[in-house]
Amino acid sequence: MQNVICYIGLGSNQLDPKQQLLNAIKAIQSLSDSKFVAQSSFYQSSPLVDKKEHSQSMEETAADYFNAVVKIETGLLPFELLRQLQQIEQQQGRVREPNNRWAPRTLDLDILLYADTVIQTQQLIIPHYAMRQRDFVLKPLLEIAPEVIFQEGVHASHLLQQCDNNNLRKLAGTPKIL
Ligand code: A4P
Ligand code: MG
Repeated sequence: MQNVICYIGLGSNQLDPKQQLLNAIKAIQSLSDSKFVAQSSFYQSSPLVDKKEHSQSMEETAADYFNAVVKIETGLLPFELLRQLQQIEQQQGRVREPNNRWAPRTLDLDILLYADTVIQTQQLIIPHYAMRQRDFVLKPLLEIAPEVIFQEGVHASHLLQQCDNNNLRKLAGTPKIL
């Protein structure tokens, strides 16, 4: 198995988000051909909603998200990794609403980085298309990957300074499942 370093973003804002993240981490630890390396703290933030689709009131009433990032070493190829992560989402009751972008979800697993691989297909975009603009991704990522630099030579900490503020706060006492 040729191992590749990969970062996965976790998000949940439904049905006990903290427990959803803990369950997802356990499931990621059981991925085939993979080794679990590190886990960030858990972070809470206001929901980023699609302003084109949701009214202001939706933004105000939708539940806060819990987010985290984990690092794995994997021999799974990107599309196989995506398939297995989507299986974990399904196991945790993820319901996709085709006409409701960014609807509340029990669990969202995004492949953020897969070594320095760049993929631009309809099914899979790596690096994740929006990670550079999101504090709830970059902050936990930097915790476990302080030196991470994007293809274009930009450091993640530099991007973090330019992100919109989603009222991000780190949760004290995040349990580590190692
Ligand atoms: N896909 C493409 N690239 C990837 C990738 N790198 N990793 C495709 C995972 N999937 C990828 O995703 C839609 C399709 O994206 C998948 O079928 C896969 O083939 P989805 O999980 O079904 O839908 P989604 O997550 O609603 O769509 P999207 O646009 O990926 O949303 P995001 O970017 O995941 O954002 N606010 C806070 N505070 N915290 C959050 O975590 N998350 C979202 C969702 C909105 N607001 C949030 C948060
Ligand atoms: Mg997603």
